[in-house]
Amino acid sequence: MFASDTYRARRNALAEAVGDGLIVLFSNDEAPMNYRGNVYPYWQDGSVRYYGGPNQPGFALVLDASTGAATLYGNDVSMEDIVWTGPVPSVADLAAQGGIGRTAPLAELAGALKAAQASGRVVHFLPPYRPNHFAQLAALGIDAAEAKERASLDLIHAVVAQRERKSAEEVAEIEDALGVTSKAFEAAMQATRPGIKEYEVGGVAEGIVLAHGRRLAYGLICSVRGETLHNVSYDNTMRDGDLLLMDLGATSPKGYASDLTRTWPVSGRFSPIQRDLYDAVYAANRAVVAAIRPGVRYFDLHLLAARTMVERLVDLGLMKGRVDDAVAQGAHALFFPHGLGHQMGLDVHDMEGLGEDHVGYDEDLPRSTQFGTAYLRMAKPLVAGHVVTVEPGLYLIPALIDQWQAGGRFREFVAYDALEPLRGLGGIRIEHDVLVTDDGARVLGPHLAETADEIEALVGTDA
Ligand SMILES: [Mn+2]
Repeated sequence: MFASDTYRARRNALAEAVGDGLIVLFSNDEAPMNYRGNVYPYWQDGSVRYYGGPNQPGFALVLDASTGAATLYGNDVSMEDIVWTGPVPSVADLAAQGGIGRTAPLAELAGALKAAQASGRVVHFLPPYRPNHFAQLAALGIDAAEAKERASLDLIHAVVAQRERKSAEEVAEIEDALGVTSKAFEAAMQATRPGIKEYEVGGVAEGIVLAHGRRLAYGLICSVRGETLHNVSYDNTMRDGDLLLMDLGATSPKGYASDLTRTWPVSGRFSPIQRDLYDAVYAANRAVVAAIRPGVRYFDLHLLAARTMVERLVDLGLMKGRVDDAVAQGAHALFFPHGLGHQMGLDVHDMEGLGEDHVGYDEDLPRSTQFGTAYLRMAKPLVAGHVVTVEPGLYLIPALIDQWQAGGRFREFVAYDALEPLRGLGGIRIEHDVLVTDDGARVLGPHLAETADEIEALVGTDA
């Protein structure tokens, strides 16, 4: 954990922003895989960690917004627990690590919250997403069906405003995670060769993460079918001529995420058209990074990425017509059907559990309903301290091409005939994690091969 003063300062700022009432943050309980004693690897809620709660199940952190006083509710372990899981710090020790002044048994939580409600105080809580959150809210008389809608908007907005501005020590954590992530990518590129399975490369990458005592921040994507955006199978045999797309993030010691994507040729050499398309994606990535600074709307960066790629696609004869018109009408989404990126921090899609629109949008900019741009998770103006991903991509999705072509969709912008020979090309994405600074941007982490030449130099060699 960080120094306890860090958490005390964060809680004081939160209490001040919310103003009155009680704020309750529920920890995540263990999540059973198939029965109670066989659990998924433990993952604590990001806000609980951010405000100084322990990285363990079975706690609730209550903050009195009027006084700033914090109480950690939890139970000390029994001898039986110690026999099976070993000694763990006491609740008092865990509270002290987070600078939390008071502890109480978990059994007293519902009573304390109900007493506050009875005396007319508001109990602020974040949107629940785990079964134990719903159960704890049910004890306050809040039905599961309405629990999400009854989450406190004041609390959500205050948490987002705080967590989205990363401190120097948080940025250092993200860069630490990126260091391990880069090593995983380099090992994966070097392990790639025709004739082996995707999981052989994915396993090398994941092994590097584990061998550094870290975990994946989200499910690995490692596929020659990169056009399936969240492809989580790794069974394909990689062939000469395939492009392998890998999207992997690791955690830092204090739980911060990284999120990188690279795409490389299985053979070690891009074909001419693969290189042209790779360069188009890379140009979009560079244009966006160069344009990042406080005050710029991320929405406009998304459109900049789209325009940059469409310009190249027009040059390559795969699209036609006026670039601005094609992007305004959404024709680029045939190739780029997702958003440019998202905020990143303790959660890889930072705070997505609080509601994407609360994190990525403001009242001046409603979410687009246009196919493709509707998936944009971040749109609002950037401020110094934001950490965002920049991850433009180009994909050949045969089913989508067929549907649009059959419907005559955007015939004025898409050269459908020219796409025929490219149907099996897959997907290309290049992703960086970027800090918004006072006057621009800083790409975080060590340099990892990113130009087509750098990628070719690394793949399948012992560099
Ligand atoms: Mn990402």
